[in-house]
Order: sequence, then structure tokens, then C-alpha cells
Amino acid sequence: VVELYYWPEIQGRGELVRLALEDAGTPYVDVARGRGGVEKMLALMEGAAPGLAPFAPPFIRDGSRIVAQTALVLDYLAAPKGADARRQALQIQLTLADFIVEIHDTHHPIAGSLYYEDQRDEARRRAPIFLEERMPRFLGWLERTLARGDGEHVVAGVESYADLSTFQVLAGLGYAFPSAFERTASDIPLLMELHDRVAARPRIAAYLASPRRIRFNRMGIFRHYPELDLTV
Ligand SMILES: N[C@@H](CCC(=O)N[C@@H](CS)C(=O)NCC(=O)O)C(=O)O
Repeated sequence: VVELYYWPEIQGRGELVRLALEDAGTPYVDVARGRGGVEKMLALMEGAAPGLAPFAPPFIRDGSRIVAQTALVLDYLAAPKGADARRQALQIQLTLADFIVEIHDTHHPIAGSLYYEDQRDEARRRAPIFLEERMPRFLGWLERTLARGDGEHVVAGVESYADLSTFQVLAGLGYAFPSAFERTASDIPLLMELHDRVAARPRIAAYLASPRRIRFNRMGIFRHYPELDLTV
């Protein structure tokens, strides 16, 4: 059974791995959500197991193998068949990873170690620039990627983990920045359809309705602070 290691109280980057495991119906243990699990996770990061220790969660343990870095974990667990499809999925996933860093930095522009309240002024400068410039640039690229492909999958013609991660980023942006996201929605019709299609996949729909799906909250990457959203 695959062991997933991730912070227990947030969706975060771990959610991208959870979605892939859930969609594939792969049995897994969400270790840090169990008793003593965070300690086990930290021990592995400190090098408790032989081999390369992970720098940060999420990571997985599959037998004697420990794999970290979200995109690499997804490639390990769920790479689409075919060298071209596999490379394209990774390319898209790494672009999503860049996007996620910028999303996170809207509420933590100075340091991850400081409270939001201690960097709110900087966040108030950064968030509108993200919403006006960066969010449309990333989403526009994803929309064009769909339009140039089969219109339904970010890797044309192939179902992949990158569709699931795209869904998660769209869901998170809609939660964090409802007003800015609504303004953008009409520019990204194919992405909005992808979002709904992924949410309706039987295993994903069951997962989203289950207690395994942690709710969005103010500890994760996608946070709703009304003062950072655009006012219409
Ligand atoms: N590039 C890594 C980033 C991993 C990462 O930033 N993990 C966060 C949680 S989502 C963390 O716990 N970071 C601890 C740290 O950076 O010190 C990935 O995509 O997996």
C-alpha cells in the first residue's frame, strides 16, 4: 500500500497527489493524518530511512522507495503512457507548480514563517498584481493549451493527473478569489468545463463528498481573505 505523507490539516500540494490516488482507486494511507503520523513524516525528512531524504512534503513511500516533489510523485504514480504524453504532463504540472507558488505568495509575500497579519500590507500590494497580471496569464495559457489540443484534456487526447491538478487549481482560485475568478470565468470556458467534468468523475465525486477531502481553510495555499480579492 502506498503511503502518502503530507500536513494533516490542509489540502495544499498533497491534494494533487490525493486526487491522483483517488481517481485511480489506488489504496493509500494518509500517514500524517493518523496517530503519530506527523512525527513519522518529520523523521523521514530527517533521514530516518536509508537513501535520499525528502526536503518537503508531499512525498510518498512505496515499499523501500521514497519519492518527493509533487510533479515527480505524480509522474511516479500515474505517468500517462507514451514518452510524449508523459513529458507534456510533466511540463504542464511543473507550470502548475510555478502557478501555485505565486498563488501562495499572494498571502505570504515576505516569508512563510510570518503570520499573514504581519505581511498584510505587502499582500495587499501583491495580490492585485497577481490577479490582474499573473492569474490571467497562467489561466490563458492553460485555456489555449486545451483549445489547441482536444479541448478536454490538457495533454491532448490523454487523461492524466495534470487534468486533476488543473481542476484543483481552478477550485482553489474560485474559493480564494471569488470575485476576481468570476470575472475571469468567461475567458476560460474550456477550463470551466474541465473543472466540472473532473468534479463529476465518479471516484472524484465520491472523494469530494467524503471526509477524506479536507475543506479549504485559512491554513492552506488557497485562502480567502476578502481584502485580497478584487472588489467588483
Ligand atoms: N516543489 C515542492 C514544494 C514542496 C513544498 O513547498 N511543500 C510545502 C508544503 S505544500 C512545505 O511543507 N514546505 C516546507 C519548506 O519549504 O520548508 C513540490 O512541488 O512538492
